[in-house]
Amino acid sequence: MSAEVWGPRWDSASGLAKQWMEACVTKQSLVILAADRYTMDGLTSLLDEVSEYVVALKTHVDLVVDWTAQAWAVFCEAAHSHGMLIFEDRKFADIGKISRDQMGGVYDIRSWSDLVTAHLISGPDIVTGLQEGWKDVGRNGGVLLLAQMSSRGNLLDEDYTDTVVAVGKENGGVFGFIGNGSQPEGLRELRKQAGNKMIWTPGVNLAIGDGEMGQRYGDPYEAVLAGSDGIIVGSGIHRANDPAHTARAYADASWRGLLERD
Ligand code: S5P
Repeated sequence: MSAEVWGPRWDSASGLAKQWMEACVTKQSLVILAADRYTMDGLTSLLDEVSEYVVALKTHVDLVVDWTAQAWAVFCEAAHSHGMLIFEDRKFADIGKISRDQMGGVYDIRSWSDLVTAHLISGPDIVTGLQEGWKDVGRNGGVLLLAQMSSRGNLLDEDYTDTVVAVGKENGGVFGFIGNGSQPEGLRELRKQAGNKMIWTPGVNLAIGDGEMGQRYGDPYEAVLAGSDGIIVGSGIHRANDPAHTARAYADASWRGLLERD
């Protein structure tokens, strides 16, 4: 089944990419939950409600007002036990050495994250630094480089996107790219360039249009048809009246897109 739905990319995938592809097939979903809640209780209850439909958990660890290392370890353990990858959306951007050190520190991101985001603005050594961070604690991880953004007026123009993809696709430490889910045309171009790497897309919502403070939303099914391998959904799920029911709708839309795309 995995080879059928993912096509030729399945055979050449390995490591975390293969784990992701397999988990998507198991859950029939390409949903990454952007768990942007501010308390441990809020996060834990959200995870309990939607875990059946969610394949990766995206966190902003520094949003959590009552964060403790112990409570966080329990939360991460729960996500892993539901077969999810944990993805800290830290958007690292510093030089390699500092990025490596920032994987430690108070939050010790290297010890519980499987994936992190980074901007390539400081050059390719940021990927080396982040990979060294995971090595420091004997773990493996993958970096998602921001090739596009969903927010209006962002400065990631086409030339920048091309450079990020050209550099990132040759780097074994790069799991994939963040693409703009609100613009299928741009995603189609990104898919052509990205080779075997994953494309994960925020800026998707079943209610398309403008979000808060310059966020833009496109349709999740259209994003997958255009080349997204994972839809990042935040408020569409965590602010829904019935998060489980809504998460299922996102899972169904993304899965239908994967089955129907060439
Ligand atoms: O370009 C981007 C990149 C990211 S990772 N635009 C984004 O919105 N994100 C993240 O996706 C953002 O940090 C947030 O956690 C999530 C989108 O949340 P939503 O509530 O708008 O779905």
